[in-house]
Amino acid sequence: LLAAGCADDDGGTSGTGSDSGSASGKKFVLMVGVKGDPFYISMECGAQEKAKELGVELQVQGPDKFDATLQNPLLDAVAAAKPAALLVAPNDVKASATPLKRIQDAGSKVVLVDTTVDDTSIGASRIATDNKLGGTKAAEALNELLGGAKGKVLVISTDPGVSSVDARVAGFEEAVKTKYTNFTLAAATQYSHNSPQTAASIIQAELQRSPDIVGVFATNLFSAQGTATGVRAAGKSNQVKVVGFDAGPDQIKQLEAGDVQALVAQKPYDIGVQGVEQAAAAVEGKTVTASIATESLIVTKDNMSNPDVSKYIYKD
Ligand code: T6T
Repeated sequence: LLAAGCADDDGGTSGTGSDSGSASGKKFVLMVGVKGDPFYISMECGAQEKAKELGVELQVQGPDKFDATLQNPLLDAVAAAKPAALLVAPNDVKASATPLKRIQDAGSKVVLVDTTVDDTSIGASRIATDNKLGGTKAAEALNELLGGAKGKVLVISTDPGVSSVDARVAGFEEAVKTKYTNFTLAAATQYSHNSPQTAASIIQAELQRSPDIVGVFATNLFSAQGTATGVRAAGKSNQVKVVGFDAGPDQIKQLEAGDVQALVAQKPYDIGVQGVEQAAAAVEGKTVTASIATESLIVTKDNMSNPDVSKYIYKD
């Protein structure tokens, strides 16, 4: 898994310490949620940058799909390799717990990045976007885009049991129910299993079934990509407002094309940097921050070229 698009080396020097109390020279593993996802590629860039600075050897792995039945065997192999630390984006709040507990109990320091598990004894530190707040921001953005239009708004997520997207749905739904009166939630959240094709089919079917849908919140990169494609295929790009989570290069193209009207961009590079920092602190027996919430920002066609915004566009 190569992060080819990381920014050029900024000249950061590698750590050289090799005393037993230092993380330098130790092996860390970053287990991403899924391979080839610009969100995790950007996280990897940040993690590698920090690893280089600290002299840590960071190996990156990930399953071919966002699916605990695929990620868990990779985690079992990590358990056998006993790295000093594991940074991991678990695929499922419940199913991922057993292999992670085993790794932690065997002495590797575990740091959760991006997603979490329900078992709070797992993870010396947890670093993720404030996803609930991100969902609230998505509802605010949709409200502005709708400009008073009345109707239904649909949520398209990936799978239940993924902590990040579940929290975004919760934040969005709570805001729609308590803050806005023009629009209401369309039936139930639909799940695309992280497949853009499935998200596209879902939105096309739902637009046929419920012509009163005026907006969609798609909770991650792949569901947003497919939703935007589906709305366009249905010929409704001018009528239905789409707010997506994540800001990869393709999402920016969809924003430019008018197929998506707003994106909630995360800061995956920062999550990667802080993940390695916390893992190194844990390995060195230093103070570790148990929970770190990173920020998100709204990207629109109007602000996407502003350097303060464009610097958060993910790498691919
Ligand atoms: O939205 C991100 C990540 O935060 C989430 O946990 C899974 O999907 C992404 O990786 C985007 O594809």
